[in-house]
Amino acid sequence: MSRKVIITCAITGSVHTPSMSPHLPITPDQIADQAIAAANAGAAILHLHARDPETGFPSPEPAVFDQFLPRIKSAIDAVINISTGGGMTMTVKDRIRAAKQAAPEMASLNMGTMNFGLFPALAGRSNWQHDWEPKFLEDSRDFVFKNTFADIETILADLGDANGTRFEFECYDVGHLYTLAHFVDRGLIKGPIFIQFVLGVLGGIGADPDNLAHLKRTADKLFGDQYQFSVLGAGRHQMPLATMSATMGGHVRVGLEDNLYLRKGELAPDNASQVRKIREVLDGLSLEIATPDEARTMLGLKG
Ligand code: KMH
Ligand code: ZN
Repeated sequence: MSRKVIITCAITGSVHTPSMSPHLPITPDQIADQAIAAANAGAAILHLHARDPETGFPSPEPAVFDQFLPRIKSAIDAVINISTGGGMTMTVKDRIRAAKQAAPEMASLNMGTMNFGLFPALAGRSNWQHDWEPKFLEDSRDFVFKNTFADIETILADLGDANGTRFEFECYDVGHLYTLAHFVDRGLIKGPIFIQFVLGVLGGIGADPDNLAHLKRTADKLFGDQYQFSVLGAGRHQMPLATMSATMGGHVRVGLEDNLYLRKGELAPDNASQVRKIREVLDGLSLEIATPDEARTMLGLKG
């Protein structure tokens, strides 16, 4: 089979706030509608967070996930990937409740504790619709995105071993690859390993081609042919870095979790528009996209 590119679409996340775009999906129906449209546009994997339907504040509640997961699953066949990164104000225990309960084919697993600079995306705005938004911006200077070795072990055991969930290993810096290798050496992680290189989050590695090349070189050294990679570029770096990933043999991640825009100054009307845009790029490179079943085979998912 010739190489195929897996498109992941991250539908809403927990970084952007409702005032930043009227198109950011908030309610369970909005999340389901946009997820289904993104899958119909070509996304094989849907990376999902939940939000409080009234306020848009990131929610860890399995009951909220339950309001959109069944709709998505009955409408399309995409791989469901539930975030264990949750939101910056949640405890790790809270962050994994939904994935523990839903036992999805895939969940995210963040490979290190770090600062996570939300404020570059949020700063300079004043048209807030909700009281929590300016507070979130202020508080974000002190957020710690906690992903200790113990947290990683817990997630591997509670979701991986117990439920057969496999992971999107989110690596925001080179050191995270060495942490991943440590768990592989201990036999707690087995291939095929799916790494999401995350570039452009303040606190992690910067979004430039040299850095992506170095991440890939390091992963090649550590994991050989036991891994596949995808790339997530934050904000305006989304499409250029996804394009670079595709040309380097990798997969791509798009979606409003990572970037609210379609091009400079133009908000994306929905997630599907970003999926269509990266599809055009892939088509221009004569690269085919993977179906959900092809992604399952490539990544060894339980199906
Ligand atoms: N928002 C992304 C930069 C997670 O959900 O586990 C990181 C993310 C984390 O997707
Ligand atoms: Zn996420």
